[in-house]
Amino acid sequence: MREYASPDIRNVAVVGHGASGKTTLVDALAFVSGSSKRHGSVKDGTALTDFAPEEVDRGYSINLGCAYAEWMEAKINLIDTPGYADFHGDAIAGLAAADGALVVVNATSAVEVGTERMFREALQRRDPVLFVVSMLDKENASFDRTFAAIKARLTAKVIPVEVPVGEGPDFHGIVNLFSRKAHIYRKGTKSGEYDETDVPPEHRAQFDRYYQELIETIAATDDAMLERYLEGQEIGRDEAIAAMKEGMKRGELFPLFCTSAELTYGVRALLTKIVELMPSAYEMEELHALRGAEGDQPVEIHARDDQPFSALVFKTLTEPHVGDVSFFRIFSGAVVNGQDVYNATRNVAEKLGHLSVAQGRDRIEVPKLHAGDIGCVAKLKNTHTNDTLSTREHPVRLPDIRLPEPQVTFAVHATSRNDEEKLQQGLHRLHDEDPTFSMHYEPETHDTVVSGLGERHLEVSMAKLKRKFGVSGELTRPKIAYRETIRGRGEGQGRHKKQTGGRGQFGDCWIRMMPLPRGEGYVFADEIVGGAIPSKYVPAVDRGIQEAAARGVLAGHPLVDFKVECFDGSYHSVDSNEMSFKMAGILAFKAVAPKCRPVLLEPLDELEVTTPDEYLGDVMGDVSARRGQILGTSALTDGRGTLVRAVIPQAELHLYATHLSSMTHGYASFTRRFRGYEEVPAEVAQKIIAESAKSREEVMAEA
Ligand SMILES: Nc1nc2c(ncn2[C@@H]2O[C@H](COP(=O)(O)OP(=O)(O)OP(=O)(O)O)[C@@H](O)[C@H]2O)c(=O)[nH]1
Ligand SMILES: [Mg+2]
Repeated sequence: MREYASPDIRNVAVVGHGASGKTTLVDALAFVSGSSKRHGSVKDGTALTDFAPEEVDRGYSINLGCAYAEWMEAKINLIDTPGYADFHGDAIAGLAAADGALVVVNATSAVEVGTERMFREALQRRDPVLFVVSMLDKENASFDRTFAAIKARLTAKVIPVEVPVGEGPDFHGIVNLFSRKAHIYRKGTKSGEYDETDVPPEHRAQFDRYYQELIETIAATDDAMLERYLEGQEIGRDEAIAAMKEGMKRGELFPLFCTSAELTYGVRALLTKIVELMPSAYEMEELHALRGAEGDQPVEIHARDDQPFSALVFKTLTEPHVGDVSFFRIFSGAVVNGQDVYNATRNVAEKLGHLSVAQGRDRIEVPKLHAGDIGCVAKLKNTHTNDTLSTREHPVRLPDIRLPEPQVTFAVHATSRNDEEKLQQGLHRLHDEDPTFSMHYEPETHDTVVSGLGERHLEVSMAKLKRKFGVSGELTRPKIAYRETIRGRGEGQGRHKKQTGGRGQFGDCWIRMMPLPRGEGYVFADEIVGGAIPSKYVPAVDRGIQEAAARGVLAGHPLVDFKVECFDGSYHSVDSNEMSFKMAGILAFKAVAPKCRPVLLEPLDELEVTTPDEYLGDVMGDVSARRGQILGTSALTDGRGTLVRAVIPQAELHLYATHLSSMTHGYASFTRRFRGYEEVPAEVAQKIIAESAKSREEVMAEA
């Protein structure tokens, strides 16, 4: 492959709703350009960027995938991203590595929740966006309906640059409004060959209407041009394209293109327009990074070869026999094969051996990459997603990719008991590869807990675990970390006496127990007077109480938020020892705690749910059905719905993400954080206590 300097590089993320045709489009772009030798297909499991076995099995993208198309003296780096919300992390990472976005919109289903989400992500990043209407060959495809939906739901600034000739099974050509010519595709073409003709007469009226709109919209972005247009002067093609590119950069224009990627229709024209309309890497807006290993001085990063090297690792793929493959976007400086670099994020030296660019699963070694390009290397020692690679002399840290927060949590255990350690290692590796997948140990419930963006995400993660690390993990509902407390006061004695042959055991204490406010934990007060218990034994009483409290009195959960006063007792000069007083403490707790009106506590989370107003009633009703309490609602400032704040017991929140999504067709989102413990309502508590008694009986029976 030839070398490409920054002005000849385009970095484009292909984003959109699930199954909108992104992967098929990326395959077609790379194939039609001649850069990829084979026209792959998602259905056959041969698509260029869907090569992981989990993707081939399921027929949808899970990982972002990199490919390229060399076209018109330029190299277009294409980043195919997954459309399903469960893999949204990689779509965000793909956008972070690119300079512009292709938002793919299915001509049969038009704007969907994922389209909206990704379009807004791109807008937030101030990326130029080019819309692609896909699958125009499919039954029921409609260009006008799709265009209208984009206009109504995404942006009024969308403007068609092409219109289709025929639709659905009759789709066979595209009218280009700039060239005022039609491309009529040759039946059975493998790589989008066409005959150029004048606009077919039956499309003349439609052409005139859209042409008028296109030129007026472009002219409106430039006062001088508008004036000339109003004076009746012709606006030339090159001039119009240059103005459109500027308008796109400012977010004032969003051109729309037509394709059927499966038939390779519209793909050549799209390649040309990507080169003409998308900003080159050289035009990248400066980035604000932090300089130095401590990262305390701000520094501007420009896509120039003469700046020190800096690159962001935006994706890591773990393969058992290959090791990690790290994909990086160079933001400044050039880099050569074998170069030593420095990971300032982790303070480690790395070597870029076998510097490559990816064409789907293939990696093509290159001698050098320039500022703004995207590359990959295998086997870095200690570099992960979101790390910055730079140089020892000029260490920098680029801004992090802000990945989505976990939404769904499960407990996990190895299907085979001997595999627990392997499981832990595998889970860690999965997290290294995919930061939106995380794990931790929950000491109160003894669960290993995994979190991710959705059920599908965790299910796929388990499939990866099995394939890559040879261990099967089973997902179960995580246990709830209930606690217990007391609501009343009580006092009583714990007396431990044992006489066995020689030396005996003797400890005796009197305690008072009383509740403390929520969150105060446990307080022990030594109120012994006159040496009724020698002071060296009092701490043993304390320990005994703590040990017993950890096992609770109602359902085996730790008892918290109480105070114990140890106010009396007795001892034996020969038989007393620490052990005996600890036993006395345990007995005292067991005698007194049940008398203090013990109750069950449960953890609650505070949720912030954002929902379009049409679902507000359902969302609020669902909160109540989950024993939740609404704290307040407020209208979103952008007029796109309402924010609901609510407190809901964790026990009622398992798979909330899935339910919320299906209730609102994916349009609502939420964040949650731990709020605190509150008493479980009596009727719910009875059930939990009964279940706990039953499971303890089962354990006893097994033993
Ligand atoms: N008829 C027709 N089908 C298409 C076209 N493009 C894609 N498809 C089919 O639509 C389905 C989804 O296509 P993909 O390319 O996997 O869509 P995607 O957007 O990558 O999907 P995710 O990776 O799940 O987000 C596949 O079965 C494709 O074969 C097209 O131009 N015409
Ligand atoms: Mg895909």
